[in-house]
Order: sequence, then C-alpha cells, then structure tokens
Amino acid sequence: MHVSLVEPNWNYEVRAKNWENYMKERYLPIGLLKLGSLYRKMGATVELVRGDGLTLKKPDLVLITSLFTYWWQPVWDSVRTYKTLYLDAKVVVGGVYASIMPEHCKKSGCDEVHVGLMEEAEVLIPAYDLIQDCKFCVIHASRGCIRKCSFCHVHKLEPKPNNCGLSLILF
Ligand code: B12
Ligand code: SF4
Repeated sequence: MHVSLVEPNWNYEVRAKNWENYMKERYLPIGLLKLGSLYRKMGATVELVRGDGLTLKKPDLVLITSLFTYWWQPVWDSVRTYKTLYLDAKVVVGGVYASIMPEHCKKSGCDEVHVGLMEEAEVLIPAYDLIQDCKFCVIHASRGCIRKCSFCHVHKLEPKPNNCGLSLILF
C-alpha cells in the first residue's frame, strides 16, 4: 500500500521576503510525520507532499492534514485535487480544522473526516526523514489543558491533559 501524506498549500501572509519558506522550514507538519511512522510500521510506503506538489507514486490512501479553521479552503483544494487525480484512492482529512468543524470538512468531498488525535501515532517518533535537510525536531511536551477557556479549542481537541514523555533526538 502507498500512502500520500498531504500538507495543503497554506495561505501564508507575505509579511517579509521568503516568509513562506521561513514558515515551511520551521513549522513542520508534525501530525503527518507521526502518521508516516504509523503507516510505515504497518508495512506501507509513505511520501510527504507539501504545498502544491504532486505525488511521485499513485497512492492508495491520501491523508490530508488541516490547521486553522480559517484555512479550510486550501484543505478543500487538496481534497479536490486528489479526488480528481486518483479516483481509486481513499481521501481522509484530519487535524485541527477537521476536528473542530467535521461537518463543514465533510462537504469538501473527502471520503472520511478523522476527529481528534490518532492515539496509535502519538507514541511514535515522527518520520523526520520525510523532510529534506531537516535540521531540528519538534517536541510535544504535553497535550491538552486543565482549563476550559470559552474561546479556546485545546481542551476539546485534546480532552485528556497529559505529559507526552520527552524524547531527545540528536542529529
Ligand atoms: C502550533 C500552533 C500554532 C503555530 C502554527 C504554526 C504552523 N504554521 O504550523 C503558531 C504559533 C504560528 C500558531 C499561531 C496561531 N494560532 Co495556533 N496553534 C498551534 C497548536 C498549539 C498546534 C497545532 C498543530 O500544529 N498541531 C499539529 C497537528 C496538526 O498535529 P497533531 O495534532 O500532532 O496531529 C495529530 C492529530 O491532529 C491527527 N491528525 C493530524 N492530521 C491528520 C490527518 C489525517 C488524515 C488523520 C487521520 C489524522 C490527522 O493525528 C496526529 C497524531 O495524533 C494548536 C493547539 C492544539 N493543541 O492543537 C493552536 C491553534 C491551532 N491555534 C489557534 C489560533 C487561534 C492561532 C492564532 C490565530 C492566534 C493569534 N490570535 O494570533 C495564530 C495564527 C497564526 C497564523 N499564521 O494564522 C487555534 C485555532 C482555532 C481555530 N479556529 O482554528 C488553536 C486550535 C488553539 C486554540 N486557542 O484553540 N499556532
Ligand atoms: S486559552 Fe486554552 S490552552 Fe490557554 S489556559 Fe485557556 S483553555 Fe488552556
């Protein structure tokens, strides 16, 4: 099985020269990298597609991540692209927007919306090798929050506050 992990083409504000490259270099699609490790463990081959790129190999499964709810349009664009290109592939959307607004996300035309964390992937080291020249790693020190501020989604996205257990990876 071949799995394409897709980070949509986010609408980065152009505040400075090379802002988009700066963001791409520093904010890794960490959820997708964890899913990459999970699917490899299950015997699949995986590839990461960031922005407008296309897959190198025909996927059987396309996993699209999402972030801010106001960045829903790039997610819908990715769904449309992959549903059009690969008629046989299953297209699943997960991540922050998908978890906060699953009904809206389903209207993108995807086959499935995944709400919340992927517990099996949480314990795995993200597949950093999917990012070329990755010079650092991201540490998830904790999940959730003990408070419930009305304007915040963290306690809904991650209802069980816990420490993730720090792992140090040296490059
Ligand atoms: C990192 C982060 C940021 C970074 C984002 C950098 C970037 N470009 O990636 C920074 C610090 C810049 C940031 C800024 C802001 N942020 Co912020 N941020 C977060 C935070 C802490 C994590 C989001 C993240 O990257 N998660 C990584 C995800 C995608 O991966 P993961 O969760 O590990 O993935 C798991 C699951 O989601 C799932 N999964 C993920 N993808 C997929 C795909 C498939 C197919 C499947 C099956 C599963 C799956 O499996 C994974 C393993 O378990 C969240 C809070 C939270 N705890 O989620 C707030 C959050 C997203 N931020 C929020 C906000 C409001 C903001 C700001 C607007 C704040 C402000 N007023 O300035 C700004 C906006 C910046 C901008 N440019 O527009 C809100 C968004 C609410 C909303 N309506 O969208 C959140 C939810 C926090 C909150 N207060 O509620 N933020
Ligand atoms: S704003 Fe969100 S993360 Fe911060 S204390 Fe309130 S509930 Fe917790």
